[in-house]
Amino acid sequence: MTQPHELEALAVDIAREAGELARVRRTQGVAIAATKSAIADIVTEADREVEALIRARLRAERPGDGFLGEESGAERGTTDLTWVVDPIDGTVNYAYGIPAYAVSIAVVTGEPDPESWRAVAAAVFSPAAGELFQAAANGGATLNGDRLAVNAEPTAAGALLATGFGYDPSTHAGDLARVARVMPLARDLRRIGAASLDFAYVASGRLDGYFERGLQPWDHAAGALLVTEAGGRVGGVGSGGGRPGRAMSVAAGPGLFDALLAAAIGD
Ligand code: LIP
Repeated sequence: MTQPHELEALAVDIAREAGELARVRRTQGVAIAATKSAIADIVTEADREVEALIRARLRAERPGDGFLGEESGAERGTTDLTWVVDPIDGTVNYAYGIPAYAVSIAVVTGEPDPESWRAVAAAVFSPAAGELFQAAANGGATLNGDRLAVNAEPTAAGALLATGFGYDPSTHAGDLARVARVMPLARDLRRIGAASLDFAYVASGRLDGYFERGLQPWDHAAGALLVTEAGGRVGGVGSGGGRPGRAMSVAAGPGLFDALLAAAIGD
């Protein structure tokens, strides 16, 4: 049975190689390959090339494992492991040249369903910042080797929060109403544009909390493990705080989580 720290090491190695490819392609100029769920939901040639590199590495080194990727879809495996991959999270930032994008790689056990899987290891690599966030189940989370810890609770000034907005303009009114409900908890709000980095910044104490509706499994799979291994909580809609998912994803330290979740889902 492959141990979490071994899977973490592989995720890190692949994330570094994939991130370097993304960084180089960015310097060479980015071509939009297609749009997906909405005209604003773009995919670049680099997204596709980076995910192909990740899949090739995993086929070679983890034959039989399952795969769930943003650009090339799902493939059931014959082992109990599934790799959940966003090759370039923050694609719009990447296309515009904003240096806030990341390769997000998680490996999970159980059914490849975010409602039930258990994350085993994760790597989130921000090539533009040279920052590699990583975690293994029950092994803690680190940034470039330094141990991470969430902010247990916000300061008296209020919480520094992050959120995001979907690609579908018809969802923006609801998203803005959610911001209005949450703002009484906040000192200020950030919109970074890459969910995996939002989660990583909560894990590292750069943010007190993060909330967003509409995330895909590959947006939150790795970042959620970073947060829980750094002493934070993640959740969404459902009993007991639920799990991150399309309806809602929330991440925060223990002193903020319940209030942020209630405001974000409108309880
Ligand atoms: C993005 C997320 C971001 C969200 C965007 C988009 P992508 O993922 O990281 O938090 O606000 O709408 O879903 O599309 O760049 O992989």
